[in-house]
Amino acid sequence: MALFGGFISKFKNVANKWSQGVSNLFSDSPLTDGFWDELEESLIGGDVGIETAERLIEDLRRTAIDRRIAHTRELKGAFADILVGCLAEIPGMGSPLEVIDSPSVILLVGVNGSGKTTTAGKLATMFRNQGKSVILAAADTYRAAAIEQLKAWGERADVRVIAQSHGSDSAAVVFDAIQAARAAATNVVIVDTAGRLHTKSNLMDELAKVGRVVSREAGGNTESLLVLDSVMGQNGFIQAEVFNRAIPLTGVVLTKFDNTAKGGIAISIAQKLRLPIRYIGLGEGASDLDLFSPKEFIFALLGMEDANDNDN
Ligand SMILES: Nc1nc2c(ncn2[C@@H]2O[C@H](COP(=O)(O)OP(=O)(O)OP(=O)(O)O)[C@@H](O)[C@H]2O)c(=O)[nH]1
Ligand SMILES: [Mg+2]
Repeated sequence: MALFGGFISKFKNVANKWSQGVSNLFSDSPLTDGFWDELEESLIGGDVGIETAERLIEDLRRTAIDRRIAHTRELKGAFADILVGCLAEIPGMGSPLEVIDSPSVILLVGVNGSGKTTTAGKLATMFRNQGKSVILAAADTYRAAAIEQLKAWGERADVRVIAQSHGSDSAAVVFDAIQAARAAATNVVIVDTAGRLHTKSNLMDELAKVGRVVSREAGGNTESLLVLDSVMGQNGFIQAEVFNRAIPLTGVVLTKFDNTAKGGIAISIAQKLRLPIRYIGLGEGASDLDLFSPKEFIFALLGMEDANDNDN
């Protein structure tokens, strides 16, 4: 579990103000109506979403009654369990991406500026550190500097970048990258796509075309990850459904978690999108990407130290 030790300390470094607030509610005071109101307010304020917040509170109230709990401090563990359950019930949540076939393809999609290119670079670094061979595919042929930006990440991670010229067909770039990966028995192709608004139907069609090429060339070994900026909060979800129609999404990368004061976004993603959060971005550097583990995440969120020891 050493992997997550880093996650917890990094997460603590980002000092999510919201989580401190929630955690403080569970200090040793008597359980009053005021507590429930404050908890609900802080969950909703932290981007957990109204429906999910209500459900969480109801579950916790039931626990308090069943166990005859009179002090907030005694409820903290139960609340952690409920939150972990909320995340862990989504299949694939917290498991790393499997790159067993050559090549496996990871498509990164999302709106402008959500962190796709950075995540592509971070994933390339991560797989390289695991001893896997990687190709980066520069399928953002739309934005002028996009190819150079990905090449810089490729250099940093010591990974080959397959690119064509600015303005070329992104599906053709992806085709090339998969062919190159097959020829060199490369383990994983990471595809950086152009940022696009879900309202632009021509760009969504282009994405669907990329998806068709990938499924034809790489078969079932594909992950399509929606890259979501945590700071966008609930607004980030409007996009998901449209992206999912163009390309069936298999998971989420939650970026810029270091910049948000509303960590509850992870819980509402799980509940609303029913997609596993695979990785979480905690900074701009190559190593600022961590596996998303529900238990470690919630324990860190609630300031509970012993996630590794507590197995109830
Ligand atoms: N703090 C922080 N910044 C991030 C993170 N991920 C990405 N960024 C920053 O967000 C900005 C946009 O990142 P990009 O990776 O270029 O985003 P993109 O989705 O590729 O953008 P487009 O290609 O223009 O759609 C950059 O300044 C990144 O350094 C993160 O986890 N934390
Ligand atoms: Mg980009």
